[in-house]
Amino acid sequence: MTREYRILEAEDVPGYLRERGYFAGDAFADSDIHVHEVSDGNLNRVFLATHRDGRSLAVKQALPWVRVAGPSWPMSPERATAEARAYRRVTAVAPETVPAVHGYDADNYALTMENLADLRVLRTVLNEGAGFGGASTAVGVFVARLAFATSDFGMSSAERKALLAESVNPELCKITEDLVLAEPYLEHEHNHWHESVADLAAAFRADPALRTEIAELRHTFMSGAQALLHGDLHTGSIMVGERDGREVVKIFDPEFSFVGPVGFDLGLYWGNVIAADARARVLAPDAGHLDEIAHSWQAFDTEFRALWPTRVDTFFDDAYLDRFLRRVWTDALGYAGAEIIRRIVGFAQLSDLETLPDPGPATRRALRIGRELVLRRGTLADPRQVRKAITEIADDSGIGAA
Ligand code: SR1
Ligand code: MG
Repeated sequence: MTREYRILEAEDVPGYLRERGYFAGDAFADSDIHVHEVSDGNLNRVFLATHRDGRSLAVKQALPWVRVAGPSWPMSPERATAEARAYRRVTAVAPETVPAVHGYDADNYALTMENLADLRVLRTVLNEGAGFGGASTAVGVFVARLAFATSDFGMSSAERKALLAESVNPELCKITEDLVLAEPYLEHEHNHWHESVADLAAAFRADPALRTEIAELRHTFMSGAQALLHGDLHTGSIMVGERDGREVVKIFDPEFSFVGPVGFDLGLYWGNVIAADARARVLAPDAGHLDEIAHSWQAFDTEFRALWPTRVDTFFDDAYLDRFLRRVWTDALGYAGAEIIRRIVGFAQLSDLETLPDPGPATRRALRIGRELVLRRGTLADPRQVRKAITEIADDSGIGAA
């Protein structure tokens, strides 16, 4: 049962910021602050507050329900506490990859943060036809640094047990266990799809080999407590742009954060890379984004190996490092496949595919890619083999074939 707390409306934000001492040292009137709501994700509210003098802040508040569904889908606002905790951990090891957090108000489940309005959501930029820039490298570095620092390699055994205890996030984990790793393979009221894939959706629900592989990925998600994750690292959780002539990539929204399998963060990202690639190939046959899988994997692998000599427990030898990274790779391919599938036949879908003039061919092809990745994750050895496997999957009209 969630306790009562203050749910902010746009007109409350100036007073809220004043009470909490923001725009420090200035007595300001409500009319000095322009506030507008920019809530975009499925769960929370976000307000941007801009002072007359140009300074600005973002206030993000968790509601006691899923924002896009309303009070009929209650959800604990404790997810904001998980998000604040994740930001603290990432800020300690990769501050340039996340927005600056100015404060967390645990009483009202509200974060006051850097305003990222000068940047743009990566998914939107991709949908308009642009490329990834340095986003995949940033993702690889983000995942490697957060994973290493919060694993048994980067922390003492006792610190790790404390991390495990403080980082449980049961309600949001259950969303992923259900929406990503179960419902797409069952009859469920959350599920919907483009009419062109109705046959594939039915075939996937009746596919015992696929079901067993998803069961394994689901169990690994539930039990594979390797390191603290972002937990929802899709292209809508990344802002990109330029500041002072330099490229900026900011990864945000880690409210699904918990201690889980490292491959989940990379896999979720790759699922969204593949969706962006499927869109790009339809709109311009010579286009494509599959190199982003290699870029993010290389950045992750290089960063993780660079950190390895600093591990706190040297019983873990170099041969074990290779084995661990192989496991992360294999898991990531499986989660990439599961992410594509759930984004096509599950609850939360992708504008990348939905906004195509004819979503059918790319959507069918993406679903087939998802299944292949789940089933073949143990045999696809490197990004080159993954690229080959993906480009060999054509849609019904031949688009996408190598
Ligand atoms: C009810 S939440 C649906 C989806 O939105 C979030 O961004 C997660 O991806 C979740 O699965
Ligand atoms: Mg989100």
